[in-house]
Amino acid sequence: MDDITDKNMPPVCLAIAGLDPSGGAGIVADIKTFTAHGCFAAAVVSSVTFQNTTSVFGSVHQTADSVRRQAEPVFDDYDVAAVKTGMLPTREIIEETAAIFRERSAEKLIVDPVVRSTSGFDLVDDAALTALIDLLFPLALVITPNIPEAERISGIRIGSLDDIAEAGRRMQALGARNVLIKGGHFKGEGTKPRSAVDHLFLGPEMVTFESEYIDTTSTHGTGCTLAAAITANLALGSNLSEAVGLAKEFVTEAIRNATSLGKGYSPLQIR
Ligand code: PXL
Repeated sequence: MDDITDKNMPPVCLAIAGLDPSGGAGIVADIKTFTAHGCFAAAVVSSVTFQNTTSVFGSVHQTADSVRRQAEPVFDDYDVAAVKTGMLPTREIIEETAAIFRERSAEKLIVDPVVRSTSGFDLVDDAALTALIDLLFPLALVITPNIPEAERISGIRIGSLDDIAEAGRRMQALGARNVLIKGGHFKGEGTKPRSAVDHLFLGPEMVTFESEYIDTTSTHGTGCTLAAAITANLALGSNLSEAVGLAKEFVTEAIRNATSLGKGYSPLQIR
């Protein structure tokens, strides 16, 4: 990556997210992505998950108190340029995280609403979802749902481009200023030959980002990586639309260069 920052004073990017010890997703992917962009990575763990490329075996969540006690010294010490949230598993953690962001006036805040897995499995309960919408959406510069998440949050089943637009507007009505709906799961109209199309609801505008669709199973961690790359680019001075475009290119390359590590999916190569 071109390094446009003073190497001794890289912007600090902070992730508050879950740990995937096998390094494919979550906070390890965030740290790699921040570092690859020339940012300084800081990390607060919200949950320790047990997983590898073949399966998720469980998790132990942090408490709200643990999240605060990890985050406070970081904010006290560094000028944090941008913050990204990933898996926030409980209502208590979301409430605490929102309180911290209000106290610290976090401006460049990217909320990846990790609420539903690609396979349609709900990862957080309804109380956590409500807290995420009510408390974190209004503070976020942008939220980055995939299609299953956009469906759960908006209540709209997405089968067409019109549905994507309606879901985007609905999430803005729920309090999100800007919404990026990631189209990797989209199997509806207008995608022949298939391409990866994301829609950014930027205030009243809608900006479309299209990239090559790489037919692969190496998609685990792409959501984390995209949101982290947006965070890094914002920290480096891009506006939101530029940051999304650059992040999408970054993720496409990480998919293209995916490793053949692991007995399950092939993890992304983030560099
Ligand atoms: O991509 C969602 C996600 C976020 N955070 C952690 C994860 C995953 C998916 O597995 O493990 C820690």
